[in-house]
Amino acid sequence: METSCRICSGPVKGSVDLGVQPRGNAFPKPGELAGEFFYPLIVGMCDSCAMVQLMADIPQEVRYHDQYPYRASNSTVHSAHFAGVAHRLLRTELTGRDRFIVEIGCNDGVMLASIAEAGVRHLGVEPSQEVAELARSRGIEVLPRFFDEETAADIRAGHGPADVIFGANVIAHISHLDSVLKGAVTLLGPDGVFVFEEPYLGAVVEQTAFDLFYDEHSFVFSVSSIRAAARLFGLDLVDAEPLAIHGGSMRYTLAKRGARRPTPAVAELLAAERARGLDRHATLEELNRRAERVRDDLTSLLRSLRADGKRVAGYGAPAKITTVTNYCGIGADLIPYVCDSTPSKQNRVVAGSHIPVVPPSVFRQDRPDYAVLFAWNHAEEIMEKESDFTGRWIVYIPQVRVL
Ligand code: JHZ
Repeated sequence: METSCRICSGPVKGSVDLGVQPRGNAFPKPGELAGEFFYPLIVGMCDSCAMVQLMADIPQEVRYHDQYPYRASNSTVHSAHFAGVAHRLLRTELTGRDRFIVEIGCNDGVMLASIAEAGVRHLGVEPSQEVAELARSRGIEVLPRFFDEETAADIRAGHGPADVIFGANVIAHISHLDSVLKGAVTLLGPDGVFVFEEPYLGAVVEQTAFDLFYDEHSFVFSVSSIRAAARLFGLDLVDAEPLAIHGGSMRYTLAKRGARRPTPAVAELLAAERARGLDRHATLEELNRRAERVRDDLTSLLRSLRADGKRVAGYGAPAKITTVTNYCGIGADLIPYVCDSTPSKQNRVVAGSHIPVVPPSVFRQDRPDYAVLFAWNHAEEIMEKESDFTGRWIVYIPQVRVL
């Protein structure tokens, strides 16, 4: 299978095949399973710019609707991380008079709340209504739109140039990334920066984190693919910083061409990526083989536990659970329920695999023998919270293990 690159139009060859999948964050109600949306989840890399991307294109209105269930504040670690991001921006890029920051996909305001508290001019751009309302209730100004060239021009006309454009776990979601980059050039002031953090290809490959591929992640970025994309649209990659969040992310800083000198980290990370083969198809093909191994090991473990009469539950219903359960063919026969603390996911089911999502109180009462940790990137926080759990944890990233 081959398509053309969304960024540079180069040839993209599919290397990772995760089968037919529904939307990661669909979480349908049990009575509304007819007509679920499915698409082929195949991931490829562009021959020219090495951008890793989904071969299928799912309309953004289907993915980010008014009831989009993800709440960025739903982890104390994540809330602390984003308050830290805000305070760092306040100390570095947002000092001086009348500074202005725009956040693309501000979700429930987890980052902008600290900016609003500091009295700095800001605007959250958020098309999903329920999360936008949560942000507004925290005193944040929200524009209910998708970010693109046109939105950027309208914001500049209404508010003036931005000192910072920020995005977290959203820029890699936007299939019209070309229009976002053009919009950034339009909206930024001469010394403004476009800062975004997203799951990192290097971490996905290293940890066999194939479940980070789902409909929302139109791209999985690397330093080299972001540098190439930035260049095409008149921007420079001036900094890159590895982060632990979401199992391994990268924070990228872009500036207008020639405005800032790149930090040494950029060249160092580019060299490391070349050495690790992050720009080669063979690396994705190898990831595909390791994903197959995880699938086979996880399904045979769950089948043997069922045969032994053990009770197994799931813990956490991140978007990732949709990929892994549908890829492995794991349904409620192997995992009767999964608990999650997000009210908007409870009393719904995982799309495709139809595993019911229940509140954590059910897990605590039920005391299963084993729990599959689907929210593996929150392992520390969850295991601490569930220190009374007497069963055993099953993890499947980077390989299947019973802890
Ligand atoms: P979590 C998100 O994906 C959303 P997801 C998004 N698509 C994105 O791009 C990526 O991040 C990078 C629950 N939980 O953070 C809450 C508990 O139940 O891994 C969440 O539903 N108890 C924008 O969905 C889920 O786990 C807890 O104690 O993969 C974690 O989802 C904790 C800490 C979490 O994101």
